[in-house]
Amino acid sequence: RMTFDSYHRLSDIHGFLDYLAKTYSTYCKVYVIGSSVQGRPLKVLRISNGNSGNKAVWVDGGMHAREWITPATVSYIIHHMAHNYDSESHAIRSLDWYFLPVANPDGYEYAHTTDRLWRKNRARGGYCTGTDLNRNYGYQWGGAGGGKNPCQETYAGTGPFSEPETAAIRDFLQRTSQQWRASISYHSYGQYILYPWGYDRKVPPDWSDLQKVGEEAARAMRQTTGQYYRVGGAANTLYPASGGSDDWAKGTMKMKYTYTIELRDNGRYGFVLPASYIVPTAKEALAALRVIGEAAAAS
Ligand code: 0X9
Ligand code: ZN
Repeated sequence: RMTFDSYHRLSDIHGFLDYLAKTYSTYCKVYVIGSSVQGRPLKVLRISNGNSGNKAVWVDGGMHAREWITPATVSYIIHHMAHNYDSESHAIRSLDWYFLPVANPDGYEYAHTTDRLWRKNRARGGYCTGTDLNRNYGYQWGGAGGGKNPCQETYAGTGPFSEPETAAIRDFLQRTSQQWRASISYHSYGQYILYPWGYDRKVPPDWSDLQKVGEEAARAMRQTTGQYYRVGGAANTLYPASGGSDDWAKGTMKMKYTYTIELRDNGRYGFVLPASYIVPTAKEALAALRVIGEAAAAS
């Protein structure tokens, strides 16, 4: 069982995925895709009608340890989709959905037990700990915005995919489907819908499709809860930062509708968003996901 009035520990979230796979075994399945530096499992839930050759969508949260709203949001989305699968649209049910609620399990636990504002994973790097997983992906790795020093908050690691968490995601995506159409990585905070590129202030050739669907998603969010999300290229809208999961999803994996969505809020509470915001934030995040899913199904 899962509730959405508090932030849950990793074992609760993983137990919830196992419960759904057991309860809804015709369309929910759990994959352990690898493990973290400290040996915690990376658990993915697939929601699928089971047909072969479906187009696929990847959704992750919890890549940055302190962004607690993101595992909670992905859990809410999974909860909603699993319980209401039969009433989702044909397009949504025609997709294979893969959800990784906690991409950085060691960091997430560390943020609960020791340092609420921890960001990176827990790799031992000599005199400092942690690699920023969202600087560790292999497309344009090592460029602007990625740290060279292990003591930096944005340390990019010793090389592309040097971390077991990012390597496991890469390997799973590469062996699971040839039909990836969309990728949504939830982060916080700031209320943005961002698309590639993050490594440089330029945009891919199909950027106007990404802008259009992004604006449609932002509109759906506004209609759901009244919250405003700004849409644009990641480097232009936020700041240039290379080695992000989104750039790799688009650049290497060719997932057309690739977004990083920065959830609430606008800075009042920042990363320490009270748990009473989980439900409204997750509702708007689900509205955005549906719009992106419909575009992915039509692509
Ligand atoms: O800096 C990041 O990794 C993301 N922002 S956060 O505050 N959640 O850390 C933004 C990533 C946007 N995408 C790329 N720069 N590739
Ligand atoms: Zn983040």
